[in-house]
Amino acid sequence: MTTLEWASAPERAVVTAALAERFERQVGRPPHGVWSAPGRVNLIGEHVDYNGGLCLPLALPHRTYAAVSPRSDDLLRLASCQADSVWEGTLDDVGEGRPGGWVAYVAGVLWALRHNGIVIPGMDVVIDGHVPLGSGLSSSAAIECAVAVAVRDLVATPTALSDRDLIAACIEAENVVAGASTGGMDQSVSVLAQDRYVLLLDCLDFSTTNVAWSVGDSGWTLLVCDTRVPHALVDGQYAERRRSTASAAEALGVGTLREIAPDELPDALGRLDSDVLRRRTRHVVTEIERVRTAVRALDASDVTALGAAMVASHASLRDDYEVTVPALDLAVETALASGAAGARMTGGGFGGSVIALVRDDATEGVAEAIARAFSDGGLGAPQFLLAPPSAPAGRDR
Ligand code: GAF
Repeated sequence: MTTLEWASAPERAVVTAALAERFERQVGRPPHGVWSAPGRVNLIGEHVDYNGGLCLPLALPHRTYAAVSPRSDDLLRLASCQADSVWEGTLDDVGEGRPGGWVAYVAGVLWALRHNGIVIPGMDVVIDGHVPLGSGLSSSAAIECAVAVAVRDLVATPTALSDRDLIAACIEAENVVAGASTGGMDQSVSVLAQDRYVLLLDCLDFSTTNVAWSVGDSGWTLLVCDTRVPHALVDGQYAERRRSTASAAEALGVGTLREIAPDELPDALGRLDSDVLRRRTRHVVTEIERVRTAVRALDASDVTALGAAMVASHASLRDDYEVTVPALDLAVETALASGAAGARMTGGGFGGSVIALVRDDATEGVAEAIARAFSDGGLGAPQFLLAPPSAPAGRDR
């Protein structure tokens, strides 16, 4: 028997009460409120958001919390339960590429909102993150969105900032201040998710449709395996994929690869003179189609079809998009060999997490098989979590 490491999501009310107490001890007065936002997994539709594609993410029960109070001066005092020091500064200290680390996600949102005309006072903020870090589960988007919903309640009249305004500010914070050229899926699902639904996100116009997580009712669960191979989006690989698909679109004379229909793919591939661009393009066009297949499968509660789409997605990300690493491939292969109906990497890749569609009563067995395969392969112990589609960003207190 291998000892399994599970990261369960703590009760919202418990985290909220503890964070409010910590804020009061640290700041010397109670917070105005506590807000939180979830991390996510993407069921399918990977590396297509920045190509105007379709993706199908869902919110995790694991959330990041922000206790916040405005101040009467313009000072920002930003603290985190996961960091030793407090960052002090003003919005004039925030800009392209600064400050770094987790502070970028908090200060960056305040900076982006001010940049868009919202008057931002000084603030005391204490963050408490319960989304595993560096696991490809969008812990950074969870910080951004928790701060954004707090600011909406605190400084703007409720109608002044729409969900889309908040999402746009979070994306701007991540792209400009944190310097990660991500596509917006993570912030969208953190703000717009619905409990027990996955979110069909059309990245052409960022419109959304809720799709019922029907297979949950027939006894299927998403098991997440965090390989603990660290994943970073600020390194050059993600930006390179983004550039290469933009240049494929340009070579094909379209605004985004979304405009290439599946039956036009053979002709489009014939018009590209680089093998790498052909494979990147094939991934994007076929992955968007797999999202449509997955939505039909969920509408029909068809586990087999959903699982097959997940398996094909992983193969495409491994062979054509080249964003998997051996630990991700091993976790997927082992999950499938031990009974999962489907499995694939989720998120940006280059490390991070895998999701497996597993019968409720088989989650332990599949997790054990993966942990054993990692140990046999000389890899460090993975961590597991369960991902019932959960609630969006909101106020806790
Ligand atoms: C990361 C990015 F932040 C998203 O925008 C998306 O591109 C994803 O990788 C890949 O689908 O999570």
